[in-house]
Amino acid sequence: MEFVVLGIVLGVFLVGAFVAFLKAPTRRELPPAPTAPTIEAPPATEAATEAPPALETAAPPVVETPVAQTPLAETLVVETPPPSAGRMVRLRSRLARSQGTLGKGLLALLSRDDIDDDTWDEVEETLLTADVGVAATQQIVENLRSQVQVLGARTPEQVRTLLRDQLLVAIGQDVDRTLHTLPHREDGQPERPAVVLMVGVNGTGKTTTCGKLARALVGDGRTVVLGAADTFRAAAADQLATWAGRVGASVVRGPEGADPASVAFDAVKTGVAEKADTVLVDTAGRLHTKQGLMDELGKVKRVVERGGAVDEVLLVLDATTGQNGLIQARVFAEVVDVTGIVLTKLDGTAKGGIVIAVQRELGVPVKLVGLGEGADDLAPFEAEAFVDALLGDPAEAAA
Ligand SMILES: Nc1nc2c(ncn2[C@@H]2O[C@H](COP(=O)(O)OP(=O)(O)OP(=O)(O)O)[C@@H](O)[C@H]2O)c(=O)[nH]1
Ligand SMILES: [Mg+2]
Repeated sequence: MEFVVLGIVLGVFLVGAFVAFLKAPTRRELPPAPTAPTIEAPPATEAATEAPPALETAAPPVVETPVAQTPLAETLVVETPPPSAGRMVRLRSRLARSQGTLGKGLLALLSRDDIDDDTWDEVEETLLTADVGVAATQQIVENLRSQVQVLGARTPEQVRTLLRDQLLVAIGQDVDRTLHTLPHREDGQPERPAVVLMVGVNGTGKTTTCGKLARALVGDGRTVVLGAADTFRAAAADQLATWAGRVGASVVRGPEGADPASVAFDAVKTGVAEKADTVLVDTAGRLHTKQGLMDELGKVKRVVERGGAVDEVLLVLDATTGQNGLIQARVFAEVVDVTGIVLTKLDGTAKGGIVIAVQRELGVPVKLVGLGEGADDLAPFEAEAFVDALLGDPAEAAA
């Protein structure tokens, strides 16, 4: 009986196990429904291949703005420059720094008791070394020789006076050095500003001179418009605009690479509209050997002249370049009628004789001299002050 009960229990267990076995696969076939993925989708692929923001990589758009007048910078403190009168005398010490050798050398030679041929050779050499030029040197030596012969024995004062007179003759004491910067009227036309064109080879000091001259004119109570006709580099117009801003002058500029003639023309137009006294046009530095650039300069002048006469064409020469400056002067004078010379960097190692040589070469007077990098280091040229700087202080010489 016990075996029967045991058999029944075992049977029930086996049946249960079998049923359990049959049911198990059903559960595996029905796994819980997967939950929605929580990982965010990466950015859409189109976004990744989008072009980078245009502002960061693309070149700035070329804005074809017409030549525009830059208004006065309201935030700048406008300076009041000193007037131009008497500047050369004030700046004489600058000249004396490098020019002394010419004057003092000649004084010493001519003060010798016995002036023989060798001494005259030395006089000649001193003048030539100082860039006076061959023709002018011969003339000066000739005049000095006859004067010394007349004088015989000479006191230091007499030597000084003699030399001073001869240098003044060579430089031209009565030459008209007037800088035409006043407005004027032509044939019943309304009054228009004087127009000044600044020309020269690279780096001679054109832009600086425009800026300094604008200051000097403002200091003299005039109103000035500056024209940035150097359109080769944007920086050139910026440089001029900085000068203009300091003295409250207007500046007319065009986009980089614009036609310089049209910028110059517009500057004059603005000057007329503003009833300015003077329009100063800065041009790009150009090699006198490049025909195309020289032709362009000729065009600038012709285009400006359509609106009226150009009153001054100032050739800016770096005085330290000596005889090379004369070659430049000749070519520029052929292309544009130069009316005056600005000799810059006379405060440096320049030799003063270039004043005599360049005037003789062109038959055009030196009207302005640059005597330093400072804003007011530009002076109207005065022959007497110049010669006195060359010869030094007489009291100093006598000591
Ligand atoms: N020592 C001295 N330096 C001067 C004088 N005039 C101008 N300079 C300097 O010469 C350098 C050239 O002057 P700029 O006015 O730029 O010459 P630029 O003729 O306009 O030059 P480009 O436009 O490149 O042809 C500057 O460093 C000026 O400060 C001067 O009289 N004396
Ligand atoms: Mg310049």
